Amino acid sequence: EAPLASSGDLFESKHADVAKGFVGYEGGVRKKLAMDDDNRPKISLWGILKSMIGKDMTKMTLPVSFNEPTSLLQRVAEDMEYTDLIDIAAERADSTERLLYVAAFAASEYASTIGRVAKPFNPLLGETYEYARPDKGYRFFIEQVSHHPPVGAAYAESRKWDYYGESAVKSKFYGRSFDINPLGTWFLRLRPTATGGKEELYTWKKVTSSVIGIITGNPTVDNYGLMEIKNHTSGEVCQLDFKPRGWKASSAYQVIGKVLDAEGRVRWSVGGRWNDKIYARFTPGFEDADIDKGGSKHAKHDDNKAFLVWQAHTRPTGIPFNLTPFVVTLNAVDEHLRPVVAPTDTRLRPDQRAMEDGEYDLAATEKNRVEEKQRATRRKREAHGEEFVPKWFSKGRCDITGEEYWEFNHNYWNVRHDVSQKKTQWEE
Ligand code: CLR
Repeated sequence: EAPLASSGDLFESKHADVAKGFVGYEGGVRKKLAMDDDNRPKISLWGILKSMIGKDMTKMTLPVSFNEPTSLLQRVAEDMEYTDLIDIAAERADSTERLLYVAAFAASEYASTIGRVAKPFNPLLGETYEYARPDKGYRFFIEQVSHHPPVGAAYAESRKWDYYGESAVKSKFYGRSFDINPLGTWFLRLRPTATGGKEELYTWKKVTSSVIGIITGNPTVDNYGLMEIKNHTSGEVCQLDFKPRGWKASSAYQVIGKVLDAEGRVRWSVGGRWNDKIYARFTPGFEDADIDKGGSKHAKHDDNKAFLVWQAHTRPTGIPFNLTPFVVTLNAVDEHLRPVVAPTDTRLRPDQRAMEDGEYDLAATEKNRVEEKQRATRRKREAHGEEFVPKWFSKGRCDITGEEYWEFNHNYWNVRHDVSQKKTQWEE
């Protein structure tokens, strides 16, 4: 069972209220689903998809047996599996080393895509999902702010960082492959110990995810493309190149890159596999450069040997739908949590719950029902000449990068706190 983090010195400062979101998570994390293995009918993906060439995901109607019991909102929450990397980043004295760990965090989310050739549930407009980890000191929140095109706006926070952005994807089925291009920028505000908590802003965009091997009957998820993780405060960048799988087995999962200082000099070389391990090495020769005289700021890693930056958690076999142990925790709801989560929370969706319990027919009929209800609500809204307004996010502009983003109003956790104190109730 996950112990509750004490709310002593961990949660002082202006971010003191992060711990308020931990109410309801006393039960610890779930270790397994209710069922032990999924007996979904094995249908050929190509057989179903061959008539849909040129379509995007929103235009595909697939049998529910192609789903997995997660929602796209929860797939975004999967970014939180390796937040220990940004906790480490916040403790590093050297800014290029911080960038190295931030970059590893940006790359770490891809390990869980292996073996997950299944469609997550499409969130309803206004659907929300929250996930807090008292043992890790963070809380995460996301709202579906647009249906056409589908967009989720997310905000995660901890004592030393805030991580936020939008999940919006462009997808297209090309016949040979099914490509998913994430569009939004992700932001990380880090409050390093070494800067006395003065914030640094990092941004990056996610790479392309692709389902390959559809025609040959061996569908596999690949992730490829260039990722540039930028520290806007220092001008340092990390470039990562996710190699497409191609024909050679050796290029599968490969990622290589480098961390450059503000003058464009290579500081760290990075390499490894996104399904397994990522290493870094202090670039030889650099330590002679005059900007670094006066001692080693990179105390731990000054011996030019490659060291391990990140390692994927092990993937036990036999979890239904090829989920990871982390993903198994996401849709859990117990008697502590049920009374405090918003009525819009993914955990309360009956269709997804039925899927998780292996009741596929029920999942299909319930999915139909909730989607019909959503259509009726939309028609009513349109008849009144109204537009959907997200409850917890509004459009803003980043004053550092100039980009538009979804700004969290922080109210979700305040309302939730009052609900947990029985001072108010969620609005339906
Ligand atoms: C990638 C990271 C982004 C959020 C995101 C959105 C869409 C997800 C994608 C991620 C991973 C791959 C994904 C995709 C939706 C569908 C696709 C899950 C998490 C699967 C592999 C497609 C299955 C093919 C069906 C036709 C069965 O931040």
